[in-house]
Amino acid sequence: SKTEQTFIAIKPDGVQRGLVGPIISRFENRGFKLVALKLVSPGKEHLEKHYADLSSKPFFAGLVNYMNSGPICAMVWEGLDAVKTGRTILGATNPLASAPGTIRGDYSLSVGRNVCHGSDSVESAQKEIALWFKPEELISWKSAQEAWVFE
Ligand code: YYY
Ligand code: MG
Repeated sequence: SKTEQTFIAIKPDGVQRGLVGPIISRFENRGFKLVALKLVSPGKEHLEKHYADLSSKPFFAGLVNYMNSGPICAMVWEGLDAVKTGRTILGATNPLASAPGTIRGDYSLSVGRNVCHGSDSVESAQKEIALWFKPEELISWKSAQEAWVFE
């Protein structure tokens, strides 16, 4: 177990459906620390870079159009095992398989409108944070909760 940062994004459907607050609350309530936050429409080229690993998939063009269809709430969250726990909070990629209690399991029904993104490894988290944020946008601060959340 160690302290990590992960990239979490609320996709355009999540923003349009008013889920910014509820999704942020899940990360706050779990004890994670917000390190960066912005609402952005980064454009097609940026989104193609973000999903570059999936460029050969049949759903790639649709995925990029969907991601480009409205603003995205981009965030960095920090805490113990933030990458793996972040994925657990999101739930399975396909909402058909996402457990109730997860974001996708509570708020979505379709894989192509699954409301949120989260980095799948420490390595992709580092890449994604660097793609979406300038170094000075990552805020270093001490959370007053820290001593109550961690031993
Ligand atoms: O990391 P995660 O978002 O859970 O899944 P990925 O396999 O990285 O796929 C990214 C994104 O692509 C997924 O959140 C929805 C979309 N997608 C799709 O539309 N259809 C698929 N069969 C698989 C993924
Ligand atoms: Mg992924």
